[in-house]
Amino acid sequence: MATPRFIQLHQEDSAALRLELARGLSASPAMVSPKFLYDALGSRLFDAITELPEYYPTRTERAIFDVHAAAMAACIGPGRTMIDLGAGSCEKAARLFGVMQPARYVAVDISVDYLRQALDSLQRQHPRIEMLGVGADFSSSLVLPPEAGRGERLLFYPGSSIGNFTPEQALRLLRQVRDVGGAGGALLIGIDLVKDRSVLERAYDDPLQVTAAFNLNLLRRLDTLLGCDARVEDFSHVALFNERDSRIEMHLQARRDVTLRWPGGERRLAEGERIHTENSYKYTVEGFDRLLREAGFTRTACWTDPQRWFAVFVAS
Ligand code: AVI
Repeated sequence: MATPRFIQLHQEDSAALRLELARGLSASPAMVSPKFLYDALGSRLFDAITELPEYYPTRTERAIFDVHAAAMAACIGPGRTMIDLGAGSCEKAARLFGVMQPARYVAVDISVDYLRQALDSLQRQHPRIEMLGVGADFSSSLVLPPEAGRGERLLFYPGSSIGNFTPEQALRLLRQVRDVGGAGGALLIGIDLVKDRSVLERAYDDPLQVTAAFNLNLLRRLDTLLGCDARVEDFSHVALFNERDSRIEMHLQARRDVTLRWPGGERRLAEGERIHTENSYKYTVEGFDRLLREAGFTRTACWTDPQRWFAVFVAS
C-alpha cells in the first residue's frame, strides 16, 4: 500500500512572531493577527464552534456539498491533484473523494504534524489516491514543492476561510491560486454571504460563549509567545457586524484600565478600549464573482443553500 509523504516548508521564526505581536499591540487601535487564535486549544475551540447551532457556515456548506457536489464534479472532472488549503483534519476533502475522484491529494497546513494522523488513516481508506502532506504558511505566499506534481490541479479552499483576509489580501491570494493552478486549473471555494445582522452576530457571539473562549484564548498566547502579562479576567469578547466594510469584527475589550507589559514594551488600554483580533468578510455572490474575475478566473459557477446564506464557487 502507498504511504503518504510529508514535507515541512514553513519554519516558525519566534523572533519575527514576537516583533509582529509587539507591533500590533503598540498600534492604534491595537490589533493582533487572527492566525494567533490557533494554538492546540484554539483549534479545538474552533472545532467546537463549528458544532454550535448558531454557527451556520460549516453545516450550510456541508449541505450545499451534499446536494450539489455531483454537479460541481461534472464541471471539474476526475483525475486531478486536489490541493487542500488549510486542510486540518482533511475531513472536508475526504467527504468529496468519492465524487471528485482525485488522482492525488495534497494537504497543506501550517505544520505537517497536524496532518500526519489524518493522512495516515485516509491513505488506508483510499489506497489508490497518492497523498502528500505539506507544512506551509500560504497566507503570505502560496508555494508548493515539486512533489505536488504537475497533473491538472483542483485547489480546494472551503469554510469561507478567505473571509479572514481583507479583500485586497484575498485578491492577492486568489491570483496566486490561479498561478499555482496553472493551465486547466480549477478552484473550489466556500464563501460566507451577507445576511441579517442578528444572524451574523449570534454566529460570532454564541450564548454558550465558545467563541468568547476562542477569542480570549489569544491572551494566553500573548503570554506564551511574547511574555506579555495579559489577564483573561481583564477583557471581554466583542463581535459586531461592520456593515460599511461588510465584515464581522472580533475584539477583546478592556473591562477596566489595563497596562499590558512585555519584555521591551508596554501598552496602556483605557476601560472600553479594544484589541482588534479578527475580521470575517461577508460577500455577495456578485461581489465574489467579480473578485474571482479580477484574479484572472474566466469561468465561474456558484451554488448556494435555499436561504442564500453561503455559497460554493467553482472557478477555472
Ligand atoms: C476560520 N474562519 C473562517 C472562521 C470565520 O468564521 O471567520 C473563524 C471564526 N472566528 C470566529 N468564529 C469562527
